[in-house]
Amino acid sequence: MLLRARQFEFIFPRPALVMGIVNVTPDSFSDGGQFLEAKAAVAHGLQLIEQGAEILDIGGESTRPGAVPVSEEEELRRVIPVIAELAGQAKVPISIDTMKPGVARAALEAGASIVNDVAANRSEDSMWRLVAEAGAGYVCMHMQGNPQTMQQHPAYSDVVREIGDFFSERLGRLSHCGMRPEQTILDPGIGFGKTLEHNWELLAGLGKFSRFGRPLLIGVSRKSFLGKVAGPKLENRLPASLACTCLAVEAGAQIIRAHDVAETVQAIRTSEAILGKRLNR
Ligand code: 9MG
Repeated sequence: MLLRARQFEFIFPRPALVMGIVNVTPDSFSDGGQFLEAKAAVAHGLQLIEQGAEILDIGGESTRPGAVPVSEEEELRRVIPVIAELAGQAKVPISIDTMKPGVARAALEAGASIVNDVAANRSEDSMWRLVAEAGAGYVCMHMQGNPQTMQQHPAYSDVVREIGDFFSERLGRLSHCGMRPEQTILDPGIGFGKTLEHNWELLAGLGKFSRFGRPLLIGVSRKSFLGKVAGPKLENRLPASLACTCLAVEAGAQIIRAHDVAETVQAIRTSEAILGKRLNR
């Protein structure tokens, strides 16, 4: 299985990739504005690469439940200098986490190679056409609703089946817009319009998505649903995040989006060493 994102290529099977999170937002659910300044965000991104991140995901608008949307102008102001600097310095693909086609376009011009689109449930196709034309990677993430409404009444009759149906339908539409299959990454959107039970069911059923033959991205890092087992404090959610990560890798996830890169890489490599022995038995 090949993933192509502009000049970058990854051939799977291979060790799972960790996508390090660089939030350039004052209201980020985990950074609390710490990396607001572009210089600090760049330094943080470079540190995540040293810790083993093989993709960096740069975001300027929080997507946590109920987050206040930001204007395109403000989002551009936050992310473009960081992307331009990291794309110049780093040897890993830079991903832009945005729901706005205008921001995606400017980020691609500044050197980004992947568009992480948490709003792949969109109805218009301008985002898909510009990603297709750029030959960039594209994260097609499932979300029920939008960040303002998504946690109000999440409802599914069978969450794993319905998200599988969403992936089938979207892959068809992406292809119609000129996107090649090797450009796409699928993501069930843990925490995006899902109850706690939906998240557990999705994590338990991840293996069902391998039939699409595309890399699977999972983001659980420090998410609020983990508060059920780990308590309300973000800083106490690392063990729960790592447990989900290891089981996701076992189920076939190829890309893990994480804040705590060094710990996530260590947990994944340990799981992979054991899984490798299992396969050889
Ligand atoms: C931006 N963002 C926050 N959580 C995420 C997740 O689980 N997946 C992706 N693709 N992006 C996310």
